[in-house]
Amino acid sequence: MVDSWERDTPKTTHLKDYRPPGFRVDSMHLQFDLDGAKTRVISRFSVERVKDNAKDSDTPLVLDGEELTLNGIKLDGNELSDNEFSVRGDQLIIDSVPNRCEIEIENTIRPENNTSLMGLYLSEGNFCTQCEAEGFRRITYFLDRPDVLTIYTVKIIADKKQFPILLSNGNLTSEGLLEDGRHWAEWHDPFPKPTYLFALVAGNLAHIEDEFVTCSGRKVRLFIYTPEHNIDKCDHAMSALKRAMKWDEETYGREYDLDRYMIVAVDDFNMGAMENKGLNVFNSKYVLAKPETATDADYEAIDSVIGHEYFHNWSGNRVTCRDWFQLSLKEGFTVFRDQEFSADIASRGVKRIEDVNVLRTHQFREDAGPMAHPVRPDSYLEINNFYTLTIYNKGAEVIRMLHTLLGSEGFRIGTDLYFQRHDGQAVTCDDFVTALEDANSIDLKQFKRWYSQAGTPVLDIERDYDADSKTYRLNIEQSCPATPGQDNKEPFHIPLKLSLLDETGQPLSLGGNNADDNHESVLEINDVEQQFEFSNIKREPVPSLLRGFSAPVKVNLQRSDDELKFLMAHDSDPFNRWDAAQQLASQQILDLVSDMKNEHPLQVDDGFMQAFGATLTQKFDDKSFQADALTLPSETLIAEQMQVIDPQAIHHARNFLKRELASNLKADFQKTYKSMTDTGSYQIDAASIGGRRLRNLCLRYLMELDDSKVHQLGLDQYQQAQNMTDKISALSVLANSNSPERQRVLEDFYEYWKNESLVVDKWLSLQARSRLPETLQNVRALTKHEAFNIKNPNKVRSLIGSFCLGNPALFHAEDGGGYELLSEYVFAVDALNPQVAARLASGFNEWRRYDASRQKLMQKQLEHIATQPKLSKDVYEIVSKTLKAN
Ligand code: B3K
Ligand code: ZN
Repeated sequence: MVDSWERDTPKTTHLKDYRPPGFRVDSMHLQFDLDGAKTRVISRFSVERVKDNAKDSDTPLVLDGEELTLNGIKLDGNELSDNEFSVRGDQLIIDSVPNRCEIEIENTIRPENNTSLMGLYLSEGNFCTQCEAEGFRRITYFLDRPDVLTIYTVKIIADKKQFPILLSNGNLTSEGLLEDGRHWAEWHDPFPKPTYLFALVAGNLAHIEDEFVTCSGRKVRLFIYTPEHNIDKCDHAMSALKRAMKWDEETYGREYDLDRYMIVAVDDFNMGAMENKGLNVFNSKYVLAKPETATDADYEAIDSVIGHEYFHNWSGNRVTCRDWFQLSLKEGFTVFRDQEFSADIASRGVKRIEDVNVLRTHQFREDAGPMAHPVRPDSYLEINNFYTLTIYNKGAEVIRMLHTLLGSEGFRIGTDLYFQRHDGQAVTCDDFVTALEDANSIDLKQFKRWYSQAGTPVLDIERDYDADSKTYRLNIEQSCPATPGQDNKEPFHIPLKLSLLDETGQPLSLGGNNADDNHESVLEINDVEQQFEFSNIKREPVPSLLRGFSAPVKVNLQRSDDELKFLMAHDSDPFNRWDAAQQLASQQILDLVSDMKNEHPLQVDDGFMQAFGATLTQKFDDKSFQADALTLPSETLIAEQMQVIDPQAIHHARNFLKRELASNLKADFQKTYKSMTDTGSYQIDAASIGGRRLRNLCLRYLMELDDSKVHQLGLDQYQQAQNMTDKISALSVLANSNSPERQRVLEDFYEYWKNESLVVDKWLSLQARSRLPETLQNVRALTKHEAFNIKNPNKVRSLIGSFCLGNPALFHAEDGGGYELLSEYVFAVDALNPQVAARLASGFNEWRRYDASRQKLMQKQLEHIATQPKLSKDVYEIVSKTLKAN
């Protein structure tokens, strides 16, 4: 059973209603007697009334608790009678509490029935927990809010044979045996922490162990736990962890603080991973890898998620959030930290392209849709719906802009002050900015609008060159579209990085004092309209604007195709070179879409073909960059540029362009493909990854020709591949093709890998993403396959999520069949796991952007979901806000 929301009592939580806690809790003793059907939890904690915060001295003690069976409460050792406390909804209220006392509560829970995967639950027979944001209240009654920090001591009791490993946060202090085959372990975490960082794991787990010596010479024991059959896939995660620990010492001066750091990989997990103090719990997708089972992208994702959770030890755990409106304080900052960690170990330019691509494809959509919210939201119905791209990725861009404005050194002295000033505290986004202001003696008042205003700002730029006075001018106007609840926006403070390029692509000197370092400048935009002037410019330059994507904005500047081709070939900023290629390709696809609508014959522009061919045949040192430059913008990104989205027209136009490129440049694709053939052993350095990316990109283009020769090429690669990157690339293109071998190869793959859950996820996903017209039918058939399990979030995301959120042309089929599938699964999953269901429901977010008949079909499904008698508050919030949007 999961929580369902009573539709006549929706409760919105507002930032303006925040009040500091009325009680402090210094220490907490928890005891768990683990049993799948009935786990007994005893908690003992001392509370102290915070005089300044409580209005009067008899404020009741209000504790949060959901789906708990209460056995008894003691106050200073005395059992409370029924009239001394009450349970109202999800709260336990003790009316009369002295200023200082000890509370003891005993309750039971039923982890084996917990399908929401919040609180204490079972994954493959092992106990684990997930408490962020509000899962602790599903374990026991407590002050489940991030600004109550407590020191925990945790005793775990369980059957020794079934659960030989017993883990919690901090350090192991003692353990022992009991009669009847049970054993116990006691853990103590010396660092005060909020409930959301509590963790417990118990089960039959194998582990690998390593060691890290910190900068001050302390030895830290590192452990990765997983069920025995996965223990051969943990080495990369361990190496990523050690690299992350070193990086944080070198880059931010942050040292690890406990004697051990433990990671547990589980198959059933709602998101990527969780940064519980000293005991991270991970979705196994972000831990397990070996060349035969994991792709290059998986290896890179492991680096970034391991880094992310580790970096939270300071940005999140040592300094935490005062309330959930401040979520980006830890998430935006930590994403920025993990992005930079990844950029430092791989190709910086390629990493930036990847990150911006995610932001522009998905966050810009969110910012323009019914769920648009500021980086620091003002209100929410269900906090789990606010773990969004805006909080995480736009939040990271906000931190990146601060880094740009202050420079690396200024930023570092700012973060040093922040960590020092707020260590052990629960603080706000304002506190973070204030630390940067104080350390650098600057005023960031206007900048803070990035935290409070939603929507993607737009810069309209005009340029003018006066040859007589050798003056170049840029006129910049900023605006920001209205978003729900925010009709008018105040101007943002926007750092716009730019260079002016001469006819060979060299950046011109922009004046100023430092002659060596004056070829790039950061314009600070803070008015609605502003002019910038550059003097002594001998010939009209080509502006290279928003270099490195220095702000999360859209730029409008009229450019000719020739100018874009020039930037694509010459700009010294790799991001802008790539972006120019993307703009050209987008325009080409949009032109084809309009030709299609006007029933004009389709033709690819010669100039585009040439520019693309030049990128294909040129020698690049960075093959990943080359692969990016040759990748067309996604259908989703093209859709964002259309008034009324026509998913099928976009799909056909984009595929037409790919086919034309493939047939015109066939020999070059074949040559590049062959030259990248790698016979050596699998390496995961940037150069090897780049080689494989380029080669598989060539395979994808060639397979557009869909003839027997290229089918054979795909089959050969499938059969010969020694690693999952090459194998799955071949399988994906075959799954998209009309090759007579398609079905046989898919079956062969499943037979071979059916015991590797993460590989099966890939198999489900690539079938759900197939462009073949029968894909919806196949997806429906796969929901009945033994490989699918509606209770496992990875499986639901791989099959239903991939089709509904990752296959726009077929999901939006005119007959509404895709919409029916989604609404069916939103509802079915909601009864088990509201968080996963709410993510699926976001597939309807943009319904207003489609033609009238699709709008009608989607509206029907949204209304159908909304009228279901039992709906979680997670799904209710998404569906009701989406229906309200105009
Ligand atoms: N902090 C967790 C996310 C928790 C999500 C709760 N619905 C993982 C992370 O961002 O590191
Ligand atoms: Zn995080």
